[in-house]
Amino acid sequence: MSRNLCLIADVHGNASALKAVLNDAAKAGCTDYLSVGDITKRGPQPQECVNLLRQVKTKSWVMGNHEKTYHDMLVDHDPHTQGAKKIMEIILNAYDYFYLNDLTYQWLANLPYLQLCQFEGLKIAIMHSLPNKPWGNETNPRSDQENFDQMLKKSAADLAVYGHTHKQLMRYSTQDRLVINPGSVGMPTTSGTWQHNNLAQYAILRLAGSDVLGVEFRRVTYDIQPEIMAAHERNLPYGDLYCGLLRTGEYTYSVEQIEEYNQRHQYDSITNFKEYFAWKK
Ligand SMILES: [Mn+2]
Repeated sequence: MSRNLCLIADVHGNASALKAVLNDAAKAGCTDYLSVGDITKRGPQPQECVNLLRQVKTKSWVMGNHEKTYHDMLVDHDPHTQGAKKIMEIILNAYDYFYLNDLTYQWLANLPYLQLCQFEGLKIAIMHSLPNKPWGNETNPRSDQENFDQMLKKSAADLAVYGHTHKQLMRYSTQDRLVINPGSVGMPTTSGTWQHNNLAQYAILRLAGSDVLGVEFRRVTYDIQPEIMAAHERNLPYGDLYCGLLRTGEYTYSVEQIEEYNQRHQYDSITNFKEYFAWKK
């Protein structure tokens, strides 16, 4: 039986980009949808993104580093990040806490790091970065081979799908197993030159039985204006950075840019998750 798997990573609360991707995927004959983490955070419409993925009966839901900060804050009242970024995580988590329904927030905060999906005889390991660690820099496109080997080391899976780096990629593990990154739906960024754009990225894995017929990396145009409107209407924190990224396709969340934003909005004094949430809800 042929199946076309739609691989979706790093939506980051951008429902406009996700809608465009799901439309494109339906036209391209996708039959199954797999989420690779970081569905929410930074964009204005977290609940809408979860709803859209539920509508297409998404089969894998793994935790990204952003959903991990929900977990950390529920457990320790601390997002486990440092400096200016810590303040941003607290504020953006409070925003998401407000716009997500309670059950969804709890559910996202408790997703597994790793999920195994099987289609006929083909086993796919799905993770955000590494099987035991949905954060960090180990899986950047130019990282050491051993980091990619770790994805499948203790696994019976035939191939791995991961996200996190916002870079579309296909390579091999040392055991000749495929590793695929579909790129980012909601926040594709690059410091390169030829690909300065904000097209929503995803990938399709085409299967016939247990055979991989093809891997397609796709980039979809969409109208960013409704997304910018949603950010303004909801008074999205760090909205300047978010809208700037959508307009240019350049990364706008450097520590310097976040520090500057925090100072400008006098966010520096917010360090307590509990207090901030009590105020929000
Ligand atoms: Mn991530």
